[in-house]
Amino acid sequence: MAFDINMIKGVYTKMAERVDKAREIVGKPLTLSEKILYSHLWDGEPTEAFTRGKDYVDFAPDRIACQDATAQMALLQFMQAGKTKVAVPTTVHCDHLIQAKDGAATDLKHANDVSSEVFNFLESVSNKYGIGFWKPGAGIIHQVVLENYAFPGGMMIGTDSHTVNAGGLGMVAIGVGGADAVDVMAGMAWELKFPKLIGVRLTGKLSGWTAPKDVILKVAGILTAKGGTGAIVEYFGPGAISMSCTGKGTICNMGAEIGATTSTFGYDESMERYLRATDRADVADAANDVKQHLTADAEVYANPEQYFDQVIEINLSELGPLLNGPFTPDLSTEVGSDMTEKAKANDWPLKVEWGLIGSCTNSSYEDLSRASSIAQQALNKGLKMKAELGINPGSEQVRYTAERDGILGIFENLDAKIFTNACGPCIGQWARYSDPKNAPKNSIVHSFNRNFAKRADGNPNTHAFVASPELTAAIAVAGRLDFNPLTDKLINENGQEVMFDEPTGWELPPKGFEVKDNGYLAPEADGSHVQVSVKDDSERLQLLTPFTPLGGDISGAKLLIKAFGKCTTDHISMAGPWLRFRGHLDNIANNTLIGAINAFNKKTNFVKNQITDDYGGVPDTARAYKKAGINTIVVGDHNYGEGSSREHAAMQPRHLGVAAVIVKSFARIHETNLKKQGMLGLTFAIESDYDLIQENDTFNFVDLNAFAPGKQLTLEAVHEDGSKDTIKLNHTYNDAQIVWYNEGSALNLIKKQNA
Ligand code: MIC
Ligand code: SF4
Repeated sequence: MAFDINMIKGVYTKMAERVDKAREIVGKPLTLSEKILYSHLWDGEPTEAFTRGKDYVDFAPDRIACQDATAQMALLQFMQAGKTKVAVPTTVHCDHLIQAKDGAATDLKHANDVSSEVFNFLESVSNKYGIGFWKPGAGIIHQVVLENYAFPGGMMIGTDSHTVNAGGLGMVAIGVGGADAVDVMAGMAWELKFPKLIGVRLTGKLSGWTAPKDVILKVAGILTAKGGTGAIVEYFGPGAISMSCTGKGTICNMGAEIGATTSTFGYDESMERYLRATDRADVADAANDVKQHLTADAEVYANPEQYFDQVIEINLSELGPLLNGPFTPDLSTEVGSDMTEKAKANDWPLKVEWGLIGSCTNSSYEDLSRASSIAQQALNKGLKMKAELGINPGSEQVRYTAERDGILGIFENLDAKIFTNACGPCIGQWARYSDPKNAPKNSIVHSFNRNFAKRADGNPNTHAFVASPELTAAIAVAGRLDFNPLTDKLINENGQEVMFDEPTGWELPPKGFEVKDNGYLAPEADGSHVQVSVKDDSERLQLLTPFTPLGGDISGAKLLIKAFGKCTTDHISMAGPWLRFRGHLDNIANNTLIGAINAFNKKTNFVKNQITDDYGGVPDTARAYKKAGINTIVVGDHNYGEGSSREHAAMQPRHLGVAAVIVKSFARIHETNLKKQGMLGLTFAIESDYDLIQENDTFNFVDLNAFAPGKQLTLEAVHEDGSKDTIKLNHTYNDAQIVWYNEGSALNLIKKQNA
């Protein structure tokens, strides 16, 4: 039986009426995304049609999911909100804080030893406030959500950018910063700019070596890392229907890498099969009763151009396996000779040292079974692994079932390491080197989402390429980046030439899923007696002190850093070893922007301190300005803050005295996170004004006291020689968000309202 079935039935009961009303108001047939959005309005019944990409709308999500690395800050904030229980079903999942080193048994024990303080904190806060808790080892948040909580037609938010995975089960599931989740936990509305809609029509059928992963690798190549910004991507067509539910999850999951607000698919038989296989026949039955509302109106998919803002068509029968990377998830290359050429031209190492299978996007039973079919062939055909292989199953249920069915045994026969059911290498929790900074240049292939520099192993020289699990397995056997399993032969131990046959696998376990201990702890009905303690001298956890409002007069501000090129949340607040400080704002602030490249000297973590004229690290320089009572600003390029939902990337600069972040464009979640923390997130009205910013500038905001929606702000940049430039800045703050700014943060406002 499903969790929270009554909540799900409640959503379906209201859906018909709301969808009909929305159709009447919008005046045309509706996409699935619109049906879900309009049936989750905070105000209930739809009364007006919203303009996509423009109107801010208040929504009422059905549930919330948090993972250990972001939940700490979210719950530290929630504890300040003055509530006794979360207002909507919420779960916490321990998956990010577990290193991958020697294999699951040892690694999980180690994580439980070194992070017990944090796990205990999360467990007790969950128990106190009515939150479901998934212990370390239970699985990766998004796989666990897909297996237990996601339901067609629902809306959820999660404090992780890959919350979007649940689109594979027909949800609108959106990644947010912790402060957004706190609003909903505290019983308030959740605000989002009504998204634009991109339709992707999938024709043909996947076959052979092509996997769902290749669909999203292709889409990423077409739309690029920011092409989906502000939009929901809705997949449909015969190719969508013929794909497994977890395959759909893969596609939606990696939609975060094109900046999409989320991605989704209409309810179909693959979803029904998945619901029934994961012990949720009750959800499948309820969904079947309202089926017509869980997909778009027929006219929409028949004439998508009339209903979506953009339509892309992909013929799955013509799609081949792809490899995306290195250093960015949208650089797409076809396997084989295309890769040979590109690798040679760009000096990417052709020898592959590791293949890694897993992460939230590709760790389902189907993924492991297809990859294991390749591993089995390697064993049968006398092939030795040229690279090392690591596996992270997505959940204990997947792991247990895959072990029972002999799948994990096949990998083990090839000496693969089975890591914990957790994020592991995907988020820098991979103890690959003792000295990552000086580690050699090399290539790895993985089935994860992200491949930004240093992401997996902390080594800036690791070239990481993203591929399907089956291709990852084949490349790990071949040891070459340009191996094309469709055409290339390999030499086996007996000197014979052999080729791989096409991968095969199971959509769902033929003998059904099984698990002994799924790792779930239900909260007590009344947790009011539960004590949550945070030690004063803890280096892992720190209670929050409210931010002071920045006010209407910011002048004499100095430049902290002008970031050059790609500046993702991994550059702003690195993960890996720093994950241990996610609950301690002052300690984690010591990694602020240390990965960003200074536009003036192209070095990382080396910026000018205008007080002393010396150069130093970004956090130290920021602290020096803060001590001197000087505000700072950060300047950046396009898609600033791409990647993670981590609000640390906003809270840390705020904590260190940064008043404004001024960039060419923002990634959605990061822009909201800055607003939530009561600081200025602004964009250059004229992009090239980025070039006007000089290293020794002093900044005055001329008209901040008249901060208002839709009204540009003016910045005066005073250069070293006394000359000045006047720079116009755009912003997207609405009235409510300006109140957050005025109060010092959104949390300060909630506290005030609940006082
Ligand atoms: C990621 O994939 O980068 C993460 C780690 O899951 C983040 C969340 C975090 O930084 O804790 C995300 O994607 O939001
Ligand atoms: Fe975890 Fe990686 Fe997925 Fe983020 S992308 S949730 S780090 S597995």
